[in-house]
Amino acid sequence: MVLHSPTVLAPYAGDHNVLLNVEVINRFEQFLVNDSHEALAYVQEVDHPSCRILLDTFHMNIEEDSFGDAIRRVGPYLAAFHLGETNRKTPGTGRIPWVEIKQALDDIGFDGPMVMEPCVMQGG
Ligand SMILES: [Mn+2]
Repeated sequence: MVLHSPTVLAPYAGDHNVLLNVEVINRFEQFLVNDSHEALAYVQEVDHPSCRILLDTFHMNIEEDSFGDAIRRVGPYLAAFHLGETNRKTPGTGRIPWVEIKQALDDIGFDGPMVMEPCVMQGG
């Protein structure tokens, strides 16, 4: 079986009790879904409860006008959240507005997984 379309993948994922989370990645790393507007349109077009959104603060810092507005925009479609600073270091060591992000996550009643994704290699 070839599984390449989200309209095929989402029901398949649902049948296997898996969420298909579309991670929003900045324009320099891929070209399909770069911000919360595109993610929302994509997931709404797929229109399946097993297709949801994963936001990542590292990518949001590049693409979103506002962290809080992006989180509130995707609201109930947000199923997972990646945490990292602008330079991929651990939360609290950089310039990401964590208070604003926490408030927005609380505003939408987010209770999904939050995963730190520091990707720092010594020496650059
Ligand atoms: Mn990520």
